[in-house]
Amino acid sequence: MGLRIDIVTIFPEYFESPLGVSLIGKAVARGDIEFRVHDLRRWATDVHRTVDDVPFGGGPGMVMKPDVWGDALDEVIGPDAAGARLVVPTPSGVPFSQDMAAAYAAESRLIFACGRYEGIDGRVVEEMRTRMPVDEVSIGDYVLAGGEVAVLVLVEAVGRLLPGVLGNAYSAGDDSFGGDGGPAGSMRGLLEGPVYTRPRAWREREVPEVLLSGNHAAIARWRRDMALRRTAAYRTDLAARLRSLDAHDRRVLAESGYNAEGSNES
Ligand code: JB8
Repeated sequence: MGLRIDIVTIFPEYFESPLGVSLIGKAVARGDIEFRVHDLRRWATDVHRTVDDVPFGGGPGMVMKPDVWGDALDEVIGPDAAGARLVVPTPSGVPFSQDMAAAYAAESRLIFACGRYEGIDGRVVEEMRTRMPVDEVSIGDYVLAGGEVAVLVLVEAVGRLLPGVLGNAYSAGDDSFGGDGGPAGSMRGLLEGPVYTRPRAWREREVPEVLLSGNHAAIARWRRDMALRRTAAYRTDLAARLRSLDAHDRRVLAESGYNAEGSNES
């Protein structure tokens, strides 16, 4: 029971506050997650605690040494790699998704390897793949200075899906939410539209009347329309993948400037 997460990094202090507060901090306090953060330099062998070296083949920057990473992962993994998955954030990885977050939340042991500089010597992932599942994952098409922030993103996405986490609609058995804790049913595959709370009027702006109507079918229709409009405007890639659109849906998308060829007027 529970998820054990090891993190190997040259900046262990980076993780102190984020893992101690909010949803993740409470999951730790309850024993639903256990974190062990390891300083990679512990496995450096020279007096300077060196973890990087010049790249073979030339080019800018430095590459993290395979011997240091190998020794670190050997010890962190321990004698039994069974049931453990190694996750290596990199901009060259497979795009992280809500489905992967749900799969990770069902695991018993995750090991995160935080690279810096130009990344970790490629033989480390090769070698570790002979022993356990290894995922090289990207959190988006931009480049960070290292894997630490990406690991925090992954941990938060996974942590909020763990059974027992407050506000986890999935564990609460709410049928109107998918296993990903996000929109499901009539909203699956769509970006959610805007949400509102009190006061009903703020700076001359009224909350949309339909939300006060008590007409649940009309509210659901309005929310779907807003979701379709936002998806058409922001995410033509998602709009192109939508299935089971009726005539009304298609009209809302078209009025939002979306056309099925994937371009977006307006
Ligand atoms: C060095 O953008 B990223 C990312 C960037 C990195 C490393 C790992 C991840 C290591 N730069 O997610």
